[in-house]
Amino acid sequence: MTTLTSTPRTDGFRMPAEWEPHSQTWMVWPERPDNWRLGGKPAQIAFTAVAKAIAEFEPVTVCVSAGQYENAHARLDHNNIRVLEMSSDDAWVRDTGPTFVTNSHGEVRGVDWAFNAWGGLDGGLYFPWSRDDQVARKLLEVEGCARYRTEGFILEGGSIHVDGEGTLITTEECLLNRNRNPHLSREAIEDVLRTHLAVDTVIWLPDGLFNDETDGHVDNFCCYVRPGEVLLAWTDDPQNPNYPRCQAAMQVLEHARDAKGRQLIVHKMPIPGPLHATAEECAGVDLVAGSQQRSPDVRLAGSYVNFLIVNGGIIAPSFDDPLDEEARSILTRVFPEHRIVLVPGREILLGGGNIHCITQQQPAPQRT
Ligand code: KQY
Repeated sequence: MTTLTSTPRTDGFRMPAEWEPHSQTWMVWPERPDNWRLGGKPAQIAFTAVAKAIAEFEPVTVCVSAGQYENAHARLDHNNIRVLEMSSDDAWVRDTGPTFVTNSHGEVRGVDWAFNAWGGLDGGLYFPWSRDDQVARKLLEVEGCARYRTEGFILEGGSIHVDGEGTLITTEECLLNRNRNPHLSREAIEDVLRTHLAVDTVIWLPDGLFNDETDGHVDNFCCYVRPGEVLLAWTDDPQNPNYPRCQAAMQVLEHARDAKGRQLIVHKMPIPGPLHATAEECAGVDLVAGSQQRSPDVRLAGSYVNFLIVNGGIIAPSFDDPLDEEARSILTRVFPEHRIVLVPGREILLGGGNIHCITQQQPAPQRT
């Protein structure tokens, strides 16, 4: 595998939007007992349901440790799912995998961002994270894709969304957090995004969802549904701790212009809950110093925005919540050409994220 010293932009590559055609989606099998309750068994059932839902639309590769290979292979029995042995520290391939970039000659490459487990020793979620930091490189090696490595520049894929037409959306809470790239100014961070993803405009929301342990990843709060249109997690309840966050995001989005000069249309998606882990669910998570502790008192950062767009479909979480059907109908309205599939998301949420966080799309080669 080649590691390049140029940048995607200078080489004619850009990050496509998630709705552009995929060749496959990547996942990583959960087993970490200080993150997933009961040694990851309920999460494995949830991940299997997500993988099988995606596999109805496009191929899926699930990376799994040697110790879990047999189990994962047996559970993921589907003709569109490939199981691949790979070590990792946890199962968040949105953040540990590469961000794929494409050019107009049908080539696909990957950006391998440096990874520090969402904050390193300053609020990060576990230590060490060295095997997670190798996931992107290994995955690109398997696919024979050239790699751009941003040594010293920390970024997770869940902290960005693009429209494929030159605009990126992110949050200050995450990208300007002192536990990511404190040596860089906002302008210098924008510059890395411009050169590596070929975007021209960066829209900065102040915060992500309340209590999101990633420090406010945008993929749990706001996403593009097509160029010029975003879907924003929303509450009208001033008592909801998300209320000021939603208001602040709306202020930014209403005044933003994207790279094409468009004003954005903002669709609202209600926030489920309040959702909390039960005492029993928390008790099932191993206690390890330096890893995220679980408590029933903490409001979970559940969000219907944390879905994956696949070829012809939307794979979105449900929470056994009265708002599940409203979420489905909003997704049906904003994605009229896609089949909407809801998959239970609670077990993934208990681990700190949801469907978008545990998946990474690989774009199909494009010839234009
Ligand atoms: O949501 C994500 N993108 C990652 C969440 C990591 C949670 C680890 N406990």
